[in-house]
Amino acid sequence: MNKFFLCIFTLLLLKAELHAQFNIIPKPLEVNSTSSGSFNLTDKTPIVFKQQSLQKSASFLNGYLSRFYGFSLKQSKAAAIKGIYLSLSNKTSSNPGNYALQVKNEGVFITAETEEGIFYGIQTFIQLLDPTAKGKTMEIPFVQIRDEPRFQYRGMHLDVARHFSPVSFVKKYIDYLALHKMNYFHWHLTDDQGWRIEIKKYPKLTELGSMRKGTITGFLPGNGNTNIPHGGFYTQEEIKEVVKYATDRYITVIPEIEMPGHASAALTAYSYLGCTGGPYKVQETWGVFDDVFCAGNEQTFTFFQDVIDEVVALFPARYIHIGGDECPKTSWKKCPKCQQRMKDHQLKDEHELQSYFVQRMEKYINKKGKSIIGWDEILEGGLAPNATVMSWRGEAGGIEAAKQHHYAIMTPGNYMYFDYAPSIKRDSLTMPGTTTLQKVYSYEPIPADLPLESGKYILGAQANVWTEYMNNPSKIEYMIFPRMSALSEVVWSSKENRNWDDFQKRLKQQFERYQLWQVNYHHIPIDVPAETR
Ligand code: TNX
Repeated sequence: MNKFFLCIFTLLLLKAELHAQFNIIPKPLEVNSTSSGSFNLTDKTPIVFKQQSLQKSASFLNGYLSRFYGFSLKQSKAAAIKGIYLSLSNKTSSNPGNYALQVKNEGVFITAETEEGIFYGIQTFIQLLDPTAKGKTMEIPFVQIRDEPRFQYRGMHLDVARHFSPVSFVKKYIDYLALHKMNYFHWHLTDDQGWRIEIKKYPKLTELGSMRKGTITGFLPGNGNTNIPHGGFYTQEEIKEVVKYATDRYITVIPEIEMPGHASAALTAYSYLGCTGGPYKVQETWGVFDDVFCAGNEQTFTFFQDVIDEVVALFPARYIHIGGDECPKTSWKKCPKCQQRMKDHQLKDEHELQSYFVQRMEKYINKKGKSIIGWDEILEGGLAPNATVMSWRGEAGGIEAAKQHHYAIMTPGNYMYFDYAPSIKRDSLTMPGTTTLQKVYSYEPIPADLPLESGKYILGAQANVWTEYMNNPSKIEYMIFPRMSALSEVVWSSKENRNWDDFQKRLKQQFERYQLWQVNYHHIPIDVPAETR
């Protein structure tokens, strides 16, 4: 008899213990589950939103439920009982994005000071649903959550130049960001291997510049060529559609228009923009090419100003990314126009010429009410006055920018490059480096050697997804999952709340979510030592 009671007691304890395990990624600031019990979500549960502006969040939840669980909820503005209640408090926000979520007998209550806070509360709520549940009823354990983002910039980049991604996948990618409470999508739209954004004034950019004749096979320098044309571009209508899709998910799209390097596709379309006049071609291989935009030719600036005019009209983001990376100076050294420009402006070397280029474009972009972001090479030869630096060659660029009181976004290669292999065990062609899940998880965006008062200049971090060796959506998914889940915790969760062992425990259910979403992911064996994965 005693044994029987002991058994029951143990089972009850186990149940309480199970309930206490919430597998939310990124880890919220506070999770309390003092009272046991659960709320039953059914297809009769209403979503009640107080303010009309919260409909976007309600619709996102309904979209998720109908896609993955086969039912949706009635949305209403009127009071109803036992519902999911979304409401904005009228406090002004101390940290835009914070929210509170409570699950109790009377329903689910999500409150926040901003619309995006409600949206993040919805993302957490989604993670309270059992990813393996079948049917239209789900028990949601009672819980109280208080949460807020640590960094204001939580981003992912996608290179659609090396390999083109269709709009349908770009939208999925934006959903992945949303589900991870990220708020910036950096869209790398132009490069040597393809120009992917329609510019009405320069139709040849996409007529000629969006298509290459083939692509190398194997690792650089390659062992052959597919000889299959590869191309694609987004019309301005499609761009607007993507921007709206992202905006509805509180994600800002930052377009990147590369200058003055990574120019081959644009030069193929308009050869007068290069120093030599060509011939040029849309590149079929990877790397850094000597053919760059001519910095001595006035027409180059007219071209970019026209391009920026159209870009600014399409993207409401405050930022325009102007690239600025990997611009060899070989052709400028030999180009009479570039050399003349250097003389006229007393520029002592080609780095200063690059700085002249970027600063001139910055002025134009600032006049349009926008700010520039550039890769850390824009520090060389003098930083443009209002520029934000994206630090990719390690952290030095970000540290230097912050010291100069410029904002910086951290994307250091050895932690934030998702084109590096996810495991030391190679199972597909990737860039040579390895960035394991644990490595991503261990990243601390505020460098230890940055003076304390400069920490505020680090806006956050971003992972970069360069697609040289990713030629289909499934491969991209494989490279981003689960590393993206680790990144989300790096940029969202408080430093004190980050714990690798605890993350790994929560990851098990995250894998079930990936299965629910039907995405491809890198199945890391969680139970073996990290160094052997
Ligand atoms: C460097 S990161 C690049 C990209 C490549 C990437 C490959 C940066 C600003 N430039 O053009 O795709 O390495 O890892």
